[in-house]
Amino acid sequence: MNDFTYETNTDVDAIARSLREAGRVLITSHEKPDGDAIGSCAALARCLRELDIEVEVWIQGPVTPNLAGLVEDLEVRHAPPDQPSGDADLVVVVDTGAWSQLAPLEDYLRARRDRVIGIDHHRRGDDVAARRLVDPTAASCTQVLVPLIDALGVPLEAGADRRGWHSIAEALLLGLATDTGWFRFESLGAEGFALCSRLVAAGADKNHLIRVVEDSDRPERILMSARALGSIRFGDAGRSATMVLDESDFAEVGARPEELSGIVNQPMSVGSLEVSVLLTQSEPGRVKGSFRSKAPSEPGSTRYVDVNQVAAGFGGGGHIHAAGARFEGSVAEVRELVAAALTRALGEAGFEV
Ligand SMILES: [Mn+2]
Repeated sequence: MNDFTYETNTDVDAIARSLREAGRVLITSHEKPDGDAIGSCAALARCLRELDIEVEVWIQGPVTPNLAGLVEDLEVRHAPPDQPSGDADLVVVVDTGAWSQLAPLEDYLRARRDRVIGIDHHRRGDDVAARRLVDPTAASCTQVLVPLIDALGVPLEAGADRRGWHSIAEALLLGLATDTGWFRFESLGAEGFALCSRLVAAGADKNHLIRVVEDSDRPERILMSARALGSIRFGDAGRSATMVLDESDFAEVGARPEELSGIVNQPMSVGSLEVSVLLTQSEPGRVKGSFRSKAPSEPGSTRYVDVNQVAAGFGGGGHIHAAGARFEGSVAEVRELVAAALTRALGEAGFEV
């Protein structure tokens, strides 16, 4: 797009006013929702329901088994073939602004673009929403939602369900925890930690979230992790790692593509490593790449790999230290292309390669 810039073009109070006046709101997020997408949908839905606003949450599946329990009351839908039932006064898209992640609802969203509000923390996005709150300095989309929920006057303690643990605060903590690798990534600064404190004080149960979200894998996941680590190839003097999983791995283990999250981070425990890539092929000719890089060890240093840039070279994107891209071809072919790109990126970042 010519001179489109993906940035905030309104303010929190204006969005809060519009939401308060709405009778019916549809909330959706990116396909294959992660903890932040689910947490953002859940937090905003619970907030609006507290204000007696009718809410429909449109979760674009598949949802990973560990998150599925958290969305039980969120009316999981799948488009196509389904489409949102009635019309909504406003549509809120959280944790993405990219058409590539909203494909099943693209026609629906384009037909009512003037009523679409985008709330996001990604650096890149498209002209999906007429009004946007975008804060790329926020560690999670749930962090961007907090000032809005405050402006709506709903306490973060609210929104508990019958089981007593789905408070707005807990949904917000889910996004913040999962998008920061449980409070490790560079993206989590003083503001994010202060927010953690506020959320825990408001009743978010960290231990419960860890149990449900982290310590809840199926055996198939760790078997896939073993295969990914078995495939690892270190390059660039131990600074880069690539791992591959192909269709036979999925078939033999019986794993689902959506239960691989986090495996790409495992090589990061190697001291020399700067950048890690996991390539997965769960269907013929289509490869998904997950890119991760370490933050520089010295504040302000430029010695790090911007994987958002690397992924952008393949038509993907994301964040500086976490990004993704899709490829056509075999994992072996894609691995060669990616390895060469990693060597270039390490060189540009000032590493000897
Ligand atoms: Mn996010």
